[in-house]
Amino acid sequence: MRTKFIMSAAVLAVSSATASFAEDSSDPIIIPTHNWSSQIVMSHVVGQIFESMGNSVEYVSTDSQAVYESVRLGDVTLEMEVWEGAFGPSFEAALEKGGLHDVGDHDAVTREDWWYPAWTKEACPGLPDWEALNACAELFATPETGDKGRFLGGPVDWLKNDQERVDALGMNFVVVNAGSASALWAEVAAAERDKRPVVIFNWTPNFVEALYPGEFVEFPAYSEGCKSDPAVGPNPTALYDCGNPANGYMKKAAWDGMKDKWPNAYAVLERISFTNPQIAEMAKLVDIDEFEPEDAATEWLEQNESIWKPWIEGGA
Ligand code: TMO
Repeated sequence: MRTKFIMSAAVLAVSSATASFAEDSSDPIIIPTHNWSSQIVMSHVVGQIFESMGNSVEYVSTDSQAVYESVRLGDVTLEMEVWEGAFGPSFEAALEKGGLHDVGDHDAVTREDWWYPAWTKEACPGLPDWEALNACAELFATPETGDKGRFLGGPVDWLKNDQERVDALGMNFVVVNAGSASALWAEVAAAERDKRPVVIFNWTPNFVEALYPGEFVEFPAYSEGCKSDPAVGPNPTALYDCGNPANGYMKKAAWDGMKDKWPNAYAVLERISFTNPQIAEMAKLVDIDEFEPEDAATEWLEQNESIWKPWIEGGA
């Protein structure tokens, strides 16, 4: 309360010099968290920034696709990580219905796709080409997948179309969904011991790039419409016959009502923009350094005051 009073006084002093000013609502800003580390840490980083301004914040764990409907309806206030590959279609569908909007891109450039650790290429030298991967499918076979290769995809709420892609491109692979992000990393760690070839879902920015050199599989390049128009992509009768965008966006999204209800927090949200190394560091604090997400956020804020303080002060 005391912090809030001091902040309000400071802000009032500023407001006399600016044309219009409104107080933020004392209702909590509701921030959704999902099932990968950078998103959880970034959500807490932003929540703690809002708290430092005197706002109240609540976190809710939600499905990462259904969240766009929740933001649109104002059940949650914002979404900090809208990844183009995984969530572009859900975000754009919600945009069209109305109630949420794009609050701008992070500086980060993203990619989410099939990925292998470097040793895999020794067994399948034609990589990263997807047809070379397909010709090596039996290297990835397991009892579970018979004579087809096993692709370990992410949890089902992320990218939903890996099996459709396999079918559209006629690949000799079976998609198995991991129960959690940590199951993906466990797969790579287990394969490392005997340098077993594996292909999993991975993304950048992530902590993985600091731990395991590797590459994304090069599928037919993504182009607009590949996920909605069968004519786009090499298979004229199928959707999903392409990779995900290799230079994808990461956006911030907010409920349309946020800017009137919490105008100061909204102004800060507009200025927030994280880079690839900053986001990879957020994931690392949890996945390598084993901080709890809240503590990782506090740590990140302590180490990076010169980045975020200007967002509150209205600069940058
Ligand atoms: C949504 N994700 C970043 C895990 O691909």
